Amino acid sequence: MTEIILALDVMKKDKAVSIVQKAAPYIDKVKIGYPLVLAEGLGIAEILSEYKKPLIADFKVADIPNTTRLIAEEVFSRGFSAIICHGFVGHDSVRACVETAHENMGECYVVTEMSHPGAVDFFHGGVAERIAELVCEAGADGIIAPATRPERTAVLRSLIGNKKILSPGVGAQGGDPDAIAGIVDGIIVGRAIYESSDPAAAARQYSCFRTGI
Ligand code: O7M
Repeated sequence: MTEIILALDVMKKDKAVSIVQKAAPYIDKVKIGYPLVLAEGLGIAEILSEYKKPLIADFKVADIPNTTRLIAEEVFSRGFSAIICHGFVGHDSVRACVETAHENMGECYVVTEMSHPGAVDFFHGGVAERIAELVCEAGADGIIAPATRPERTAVLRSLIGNKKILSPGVGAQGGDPDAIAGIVDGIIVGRAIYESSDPAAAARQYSCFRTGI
């Protein structure tokens, strides 16, 4: 089964609540990042907790271990079930994020390679592969890898075994869910759902990947 993770990059609390309410039957988790949290505050997590969908904090943390730990502690104290950090920061920062997540019964996902065209400037040439190795050494729960480059995500899958892969880039960025769903544990979808005039119908289109039918 491939989970559907709603990327809730809207700027207003009411819109966020309305989208989650409509899409709820067809999604498994909600990912919240800087757009919504900077606009409405971290308290949005408590408001959305009513819908009983695990919340993933996408702050792509990229800092020294101490600051990483402080950020992660705050995230988990607000009810998030997972946090996302960058991997390029190195083993000690990633480990701080993983440890803090696990101390709080949460999960930590590490960005190994991004989905946008410019990601190839730095992540290719062995960097993403090294981050994938680091993810295994640090005991992270999984990685973020691109739906826009299924062949790259397949390479990363071969390096991380059965750790989870959450994959953004489906829909607005052109990633094909049929090409990626079979090798990942979750597809992250934002605009294709929250910009739709019918978010429930848009989310429902991805239901076949949840059931595997
Ligand atoms: O479906 P979209 O393009 O509207 O949204 C995709 C979401 O995934 C959005 O929240 C991005 O910030 C995020 N994302 C990427 O698009 N590409 C990446 O490489 C990584 C992420 C991400 O979620 O990183 C944790």
